[in-house]
Amino acid sequence: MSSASYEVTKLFSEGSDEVLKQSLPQVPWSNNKFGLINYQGSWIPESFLARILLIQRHFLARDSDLIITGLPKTGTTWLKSLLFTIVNRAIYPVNQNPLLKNHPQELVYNLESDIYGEAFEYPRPQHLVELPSPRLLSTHLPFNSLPESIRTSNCRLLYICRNPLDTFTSLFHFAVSYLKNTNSKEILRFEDLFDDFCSGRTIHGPFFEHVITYWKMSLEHPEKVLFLKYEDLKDDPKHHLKRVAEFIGMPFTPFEESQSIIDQIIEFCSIGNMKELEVNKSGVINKFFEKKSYFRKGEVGEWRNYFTPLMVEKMTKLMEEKLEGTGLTFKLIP
Ligand code: PAP
Repeated sequence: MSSASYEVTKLFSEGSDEVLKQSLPQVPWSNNKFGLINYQGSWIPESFLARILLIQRHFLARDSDLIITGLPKTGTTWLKSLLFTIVNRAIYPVNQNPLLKNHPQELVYNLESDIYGEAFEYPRPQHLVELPSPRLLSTHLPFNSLPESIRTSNCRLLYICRNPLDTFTSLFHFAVSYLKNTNSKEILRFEDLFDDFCSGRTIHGPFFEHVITYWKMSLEHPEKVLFLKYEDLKDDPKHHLKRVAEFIGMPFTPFEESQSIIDQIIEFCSIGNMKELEVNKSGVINKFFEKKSYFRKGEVGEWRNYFTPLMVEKMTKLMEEKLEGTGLTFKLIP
């Protein structure tokens, strides 16, 4: 598709999409007014359907694309900072890193919200066409809902997951902050949201199906999907940064290692550093999302401050049941 012939107006939804929407299963979410609909086995807010259809119909992957995937609140912002810095390390020394002036999401676009979300003012899909390779992108879509060209091209996926208890805790805080920013009167209760989460009713959930599908893909096609865990990145960042660099075909050289480049990247992208950057302290992304809300605690095991023993029991059982036979495990405490 040439940029000249690209017409953004064509991207707006087609009449039949409304019919599709009406036919999808719908549930209320966390006792609140807005509901979730089930599209291709995954729960999404109603408003996401249009943008997902746009992505599926129009997004054309390039073989060189590097796409971060993962459920919300599993560490995608961290991985964006790391990936951007690794890919551009020869162009920008750390003290000139564009992350000093841009939130990670302004450098690694999320397909659903930054490119195909209805809030776009500039014709962003056009912008996507103009981005130089390798394009660094992200999506929360489950594997089965990825557009055909992502699944079948040689583009690479970097999947990040996080233990479900911390993921849920982070999601709850983010949702509360979002409601506050939109002046919503709705009240989110930790317990209600947790029950929904356990039943699979969470954005882009069920959680376990999302994770396990990418996990299996990473085992079957290690050249296509790199599977990372938040807790592993915390424990041994150097080892996992090397995995990332090798996966994208830009391994660290012995010289770079001797210059402590990996350590510098780890330190620069640490939550302590990112949180203190002026650019991440104020302002919003996509109208409502405060930049600072993407950098909260960044810890493993914070869930212990919120979960009741009953909740822990419920989630432990669920993890045993869902992960049995997969070979996948989660570390829950530091
Ligand atoms: P998103 O899906 O909305 O983009 P995402 O970045 O995946 O969110 O997750 C945000 C979580 O990552 C937050 O976790 P918390 O609520 O438990 O604190 C956030 O603090 C954490 N995070 C962001 N940046 C970093 C980082 N540099 N290092 C470690 N954790 C980070």
